Amino acid sequence: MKFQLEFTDPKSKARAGTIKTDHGDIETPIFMPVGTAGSVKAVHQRELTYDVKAQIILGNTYHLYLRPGLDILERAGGLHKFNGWSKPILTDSGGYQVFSLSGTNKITEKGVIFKSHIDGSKHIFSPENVMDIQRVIGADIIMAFDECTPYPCEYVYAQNSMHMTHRWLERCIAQFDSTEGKYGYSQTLFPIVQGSVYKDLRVQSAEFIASCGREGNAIGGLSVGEPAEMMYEMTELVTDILPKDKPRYLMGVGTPANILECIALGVDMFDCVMPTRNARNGMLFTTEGIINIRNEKWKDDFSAIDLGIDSYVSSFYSKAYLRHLVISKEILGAQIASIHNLSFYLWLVGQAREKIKSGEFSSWKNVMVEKVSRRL
Ligand code: PRF
Repeated sequence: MKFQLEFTDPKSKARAGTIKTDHGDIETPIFMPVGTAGSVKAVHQRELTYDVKAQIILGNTYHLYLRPGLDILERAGGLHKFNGWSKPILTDSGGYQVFSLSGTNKITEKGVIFKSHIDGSKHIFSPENVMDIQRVIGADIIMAFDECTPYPCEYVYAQNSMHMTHRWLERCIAQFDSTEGKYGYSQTLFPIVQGSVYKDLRVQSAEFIASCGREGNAIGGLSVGEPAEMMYEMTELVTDILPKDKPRYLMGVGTPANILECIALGVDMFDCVMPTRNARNGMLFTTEGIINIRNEKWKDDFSAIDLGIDSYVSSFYSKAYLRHLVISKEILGAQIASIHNLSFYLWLVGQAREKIKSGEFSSWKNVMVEKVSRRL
């Protein structure tokens, strides 16, 4: 993997660049649709490519390891071959899902013992086996095994947890660097900054992660319930320390406004379930603001979902029709809403990139944050 930094905004810390992988280039800033179990819920790979214009998708180690399991993934030739997505893939390590989804889990220095949310069976994730599992899944970018602390979190817990995440990282790096990809293309490992909402811990963690010298770096433990201002403050503290010539990935963020604000703070990569999960509940993100399509007011609005973006479903289908589908729990409603929301997110980061290139990012960002946060 290689990262070329191409433009920096004169009035903020925003940057535009290109990440080069063996499965193709990713133009940053970028949003990565979440495909937890090897599928972006309700969206075909063909739609992801041609309608959404996704450049990279995310998969989850936790889910893929439990189902379909490593034997099937390896026999398929890795996740790209299994699901037919031939562009880049990033996998999260399970360091988040294991805490948020699995049953009783026990955290020890060795790793985490957890119970499958599918059948209750007992498993262990360690820094070593999580590297091996992500080798088998075959993502282009794999994530270190970390503990994402909850919010709020006592200082001493956050401090001990951060140190354990750092020790786990050293074991991840040793395991990753002593193994090879299974399918003939290269993989890269991103470490993750933790430290909850404590400035000194965030600084310490960012310095440690920067010293590891990997090809890209991530910021975890944010967007877990803390106020947005706190998330921005921690993000800026960390981006000021992480190397400028490596991509920075803010995990699990966020709303369209969060993404614009964090691009301005120097973040290059984002992922979030919000555009797909909220789509299935009828929440649409548009260039004019946020719509709850279930609302009575849209029942006879025959105008297009959103003419502001270049996406087939957004201009072809009306709000009234989409409302009918969502209210009737028609599968097509989830499909159209998901494709629209993802198209909007990819449009937004694409626009941000153009504005960074033309030197207009800062003023554009302030107008857009206000526009995309409005409730219609
Ligand atoms: N760690 C990992 N994955 C994550 C997070 C984290 O801290 C977050 C935090 N928002 C989302 N996904 N491994």
